[in-house]
Amino acid sequence: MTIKLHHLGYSRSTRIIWLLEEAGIEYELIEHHRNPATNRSQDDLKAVHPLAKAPAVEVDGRTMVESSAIIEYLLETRGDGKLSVAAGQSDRSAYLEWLHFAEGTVAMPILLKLLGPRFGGLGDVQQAFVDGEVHKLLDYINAHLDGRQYLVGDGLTGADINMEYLLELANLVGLLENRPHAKAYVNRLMARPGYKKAIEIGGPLTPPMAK
Ligand SMILES: N[C@@H](CCC(=O)N[C@@H](CS)C(=O)NCC(=O)O)C(=O)O
Repeated sequence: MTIKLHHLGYSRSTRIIWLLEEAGIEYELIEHHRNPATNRSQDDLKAVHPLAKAPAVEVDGRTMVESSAIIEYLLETRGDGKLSVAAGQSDRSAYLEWLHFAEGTVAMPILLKLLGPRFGGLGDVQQAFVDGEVHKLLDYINAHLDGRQYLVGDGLTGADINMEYLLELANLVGLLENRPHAKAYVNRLMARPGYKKAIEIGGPLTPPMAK
């Protein structure tokens, strides 16, 4: 059965459009829109999954959320070996680590950094946690990308697709200015035909006001 991808405008679900386009996996796209006043998802996405989060994917008889898990599952079941590193291969542990590092560790501080100003600042948390984490994480990613085209191995994987969203946001607010390897990496990923197609289909990652 065809996969149904629930896509919310300006969101992480663009990752899954990109993944499916790069992997050549057939899917049906169902579009959802944010509430313009709150910027949150609405009842139509809540009807799909109680968390009302995007991406949500209807696949193999259940509705799945969490980008990293979705990426891993879709590639494992339908990827034909593309965009991932199979169990038993030498880069497997690095692949899983980078795939899960994006949402497991990088996302929260980056999103707090971006959302803080919209809600009147984060108070003591900004200095005590967020700023230090953001700089440490971005420095780590930048250093890893020195001399590499992709996070793992010689080609694009699901780990890059998961990470790109967060680095694109970081870049928008100038956080990659002194991190040339991370900046070049994001620009390289954004130049890919598969990424461009995903943006054409799903719209840009952020609304113009966030720039
Ligand atoms: N860790 C989850 C995060 C999902 C998430 O927070 N998605 C956001 C869009 S980027 C969302 O659905 N926001 C709408 C809302 O929570 O109301 C993932 O990677 O899929």
